[in-house]
Amino acid sequence: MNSIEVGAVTPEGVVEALLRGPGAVRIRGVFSAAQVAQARRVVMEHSQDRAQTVTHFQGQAAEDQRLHLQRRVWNLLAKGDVFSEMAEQPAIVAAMRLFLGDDFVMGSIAANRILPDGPGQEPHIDYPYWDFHSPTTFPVGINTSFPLNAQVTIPLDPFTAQTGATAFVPHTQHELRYPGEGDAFFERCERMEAEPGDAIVFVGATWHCAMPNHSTQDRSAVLIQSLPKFVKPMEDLRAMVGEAFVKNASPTMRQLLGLNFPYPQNLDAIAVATNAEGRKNAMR
Ligand SMILES: O=C(O)CCC(=O)C(=O)O
Repeated sequence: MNSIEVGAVTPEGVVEALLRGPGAVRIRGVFSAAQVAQARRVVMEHSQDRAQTVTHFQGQAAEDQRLHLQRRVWNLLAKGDVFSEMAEQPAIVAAMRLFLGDDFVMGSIAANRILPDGPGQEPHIDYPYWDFHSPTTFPVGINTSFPLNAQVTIPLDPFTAQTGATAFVPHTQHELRYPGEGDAFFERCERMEAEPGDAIVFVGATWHCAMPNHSTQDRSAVLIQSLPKFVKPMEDLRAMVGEAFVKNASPTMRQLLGLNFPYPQNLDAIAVATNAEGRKNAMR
């Protein structure tokens, strides 16, 4: 997989890798050892005895009664400031603004922990395409001519072939198809090998999945989902973080929470009626 050192990252370089490159790029050394340790401590604490949070693409593990060997920690913004630092990392935010638009929003910030001997996932594509195995539920003619998702994976443990580094099939970001039996995913895939504190940015339409952890150590990562302003977020982050968080939020965090895009609204109950949209004199 292509790598860029964090000091050399440009929005154009990231977007080039996502659009015309393999669909994924690894940025080296984005977060400090202290940030990784803090994030990891919180993730471990919140998943020590909680095998019961909702998960995805683990149908086989559910059938095999092995769901307890993988754990999710949701709503990370409310669980530590380090996760806001990760979400607001300037080089990544700048790249996401170019890729998804200046008002892009965060759809989810969660951790995926796979315990030793824990299961991998079914190959898939990400929200809002994640149920594209039922394509008739999407608009006619939908395609990937413009992006509806980007993902950032921040490993908190070494991501190696042994620990279960995410697998992906390069250049599949253009297909918009949920991978299936005939796609030879496991024969064609590469791995997102990375160090703790690196950040892997990829297009959610790229076929990918977490892989089984064949090591004796945990494998955790923070997963950040970015979406254009008009896609309904996956986690209800605005409601989950609470009023105090919103009051203290930076302009970037307010954007990530979708506060720059005030719809849906009850337009029948706006106290001060104004001209809310349009090129001229628009006052939301
Ligand atoms: O944890 C990973 O390696 C990937 C997770 C993922 O693709 C997902 O949950 O959608």
